[in-house]
Amino acid sequence: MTQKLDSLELLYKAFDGLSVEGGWHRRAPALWPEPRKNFVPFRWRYADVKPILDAAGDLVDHAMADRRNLTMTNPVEGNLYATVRSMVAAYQLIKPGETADAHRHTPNALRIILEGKGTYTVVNGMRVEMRPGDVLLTPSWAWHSHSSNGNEDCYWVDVLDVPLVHLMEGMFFERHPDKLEPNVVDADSSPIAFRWEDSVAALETAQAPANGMAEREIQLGNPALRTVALHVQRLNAGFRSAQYRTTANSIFTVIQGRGRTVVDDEVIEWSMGDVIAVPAWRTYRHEVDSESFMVRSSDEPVMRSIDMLREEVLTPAIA
Ligand code: GTQ
Ligand code: FE2
Repeated sequence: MTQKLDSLELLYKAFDGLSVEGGWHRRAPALWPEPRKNFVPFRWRYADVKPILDAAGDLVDHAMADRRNLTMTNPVEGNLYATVRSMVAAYQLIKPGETADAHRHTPNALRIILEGKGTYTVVNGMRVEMRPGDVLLTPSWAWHSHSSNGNEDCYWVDVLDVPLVHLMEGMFFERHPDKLEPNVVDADSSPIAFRWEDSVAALETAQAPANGMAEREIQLGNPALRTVALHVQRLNAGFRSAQYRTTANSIFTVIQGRGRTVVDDEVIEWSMGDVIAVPAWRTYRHEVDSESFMVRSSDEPVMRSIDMLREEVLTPAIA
């Protein structure tokens, strides 16, 4: 360097072309006192999406698409994909006789079945039926395909940690060289399948969660996936939950019932099949009109493992 940098003007000029920035005069802040409101609370209505999925069922076959899925994109400006910062949710439809070929990817995935029988998922060579209310896991890098040999359309909600994988630059994806796994075995029960009747039975004797966000709650797995925790919650008619916030990002899937969730000051009505995004550190509470079951998918395991899980109950539940 030949010229002495003896003024701020010259100092900043010297930054040019070096890809450096002074921490004391950033274009955008790097640190702030508490989580910022970035992703927005949002609800996707199953009733709105189902006709679109049905139309896609006629127009888009599995030769055109690996998966006939409809991604729920958080409407925050600049976002093209994620539902909350770490996870994406999608509705998926498989029609009678269809097969979605095997592939594997580093993102973890899970499915929450809404409607339809006679559909199977094959995960690492194990074929398991998917029935309404069931939750099925596809851990990172497991081969998986889906197929229907029944006579009902099957609709479900996928939740994947793809946005987290994008952030971490750890994406790998490949299609199975033979389209489907060879040597598939049928399994009635499997560590990757949580059955609805088992969840309902476990909820009968389950405790209320300490945060007051449901009347009864169970966890599926511990956690279900390395990056995603799953909680099934039962909330009876008239229940008013606590007001609560957590640094974990959540996606709720309504299995049954009707009610509303108030996030900050926004009232979000929901019913069966709806999906609700509750981003990190938003204060929220539920009000329930009829006996409701919800599955909460959250990135709690990620937050916990990096000492970033913080929770706060602002007001307790009213039973
Ligand atoms: O079913 O394998 O919604 O790989 C997105 C990516 C579903 C799946 C999605 C996937 C799948
Ligand atoms: Fe997949």
